[in-house]
Amino acid sequence: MNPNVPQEVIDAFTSYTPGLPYFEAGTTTVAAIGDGLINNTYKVTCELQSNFLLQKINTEVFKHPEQVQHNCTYLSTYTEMEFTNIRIPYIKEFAKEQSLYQDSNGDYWRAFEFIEDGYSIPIAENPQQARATAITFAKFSAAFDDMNVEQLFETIPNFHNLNYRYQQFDEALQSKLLERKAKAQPLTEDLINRNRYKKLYDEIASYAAFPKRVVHHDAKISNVLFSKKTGKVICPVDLDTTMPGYFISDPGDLIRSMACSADENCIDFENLHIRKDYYQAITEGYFSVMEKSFTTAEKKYFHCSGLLIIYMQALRFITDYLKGDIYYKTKYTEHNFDRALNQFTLLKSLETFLKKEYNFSC
Ligand code: GN1
Ligand code: MG
Repeated sequence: MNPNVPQEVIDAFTSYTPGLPYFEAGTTTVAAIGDGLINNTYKVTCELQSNFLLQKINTEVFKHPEQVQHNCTYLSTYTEMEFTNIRIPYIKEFAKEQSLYQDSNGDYWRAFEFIEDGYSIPIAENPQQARATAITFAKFSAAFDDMNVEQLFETIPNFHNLNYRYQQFDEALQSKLLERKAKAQPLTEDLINRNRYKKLYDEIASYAAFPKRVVHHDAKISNVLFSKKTGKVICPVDLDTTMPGYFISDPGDLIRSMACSADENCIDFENLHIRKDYYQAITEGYFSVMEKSFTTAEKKYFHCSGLLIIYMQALRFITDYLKGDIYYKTKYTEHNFDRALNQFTLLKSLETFLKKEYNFSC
């Protein structure tokens, strides 16, 4: 038994199957899986029942776990009722219409079907995979085009609000951690010099030509399940941050996480750059699905998405560094600083790339 998962949680989720009489789970084993920076995820293997995926919700990040669960349930019901042609993982209940379990320590847990045929790819290995991932997240958003986005809670208020992230960054500049402040200074200067991206975000947020959409907000290849049998996409996963948002968020994160030559933990800054074939595969794939949904203004500003999201992620990492690593899990002291520098390097590469390939800047 994994010591981090109380037995009562396993008991709860194995004690009920909707519409079926109770039957024993038999021996259960728990193994930690995944590499998310936020929640803890486990595979629960059951001798006599279906295996399932169990997650402890990080309530430091998600202050209202019931809102997270409301959103997941709402989206799941909508996909079933409205014949949206997309699949999302089936939510496991522990009692009739109850899927959010609070244990006696006060921790919140929820479970999903374990998709045995599914596997996730940590890093895109070729542009085809990047395209398939982009299409998945675009179909996901498009499936909810007719849904009233106000039905969803903002599970993390201001999550991709660049104005708010900039404000947090601005406050963190007053950090009392003087050594960190000194080390970060040249980078923070560079980020301040690019505050035009914050102003652009403010414009986007103030015009009706940029409507709120159902946005996943963590669009990356490791949040897509591929089939071991066919190699094709099964579904997107990790819907905790799915909430109303702007058109920039998902394509921006896809570019950030897949068009880069190395991920956000890479410190070989010299060789970090935007890869043309991946950038094209992502943007063409995403656009091909969302073109019919996008407004004229969204189409015109589509190439801003990567710039705004990478800029925001650089701000988030450096803010966390200046605050003493209170948000992101880190593996060494300067980890958040290096991640911020990585993102800033990527931002500069994307600026040069867009100018050269598309004569685009913003
Ligand atoms: C967090 O835990 P993970 O990797 O799914 C973060 C994202 C960041 C990402 C950076 C809720 O996601 O916004 O882009 O780290 N999620 C939250 O690696 O803050
Ligand atoms: Mg995530």
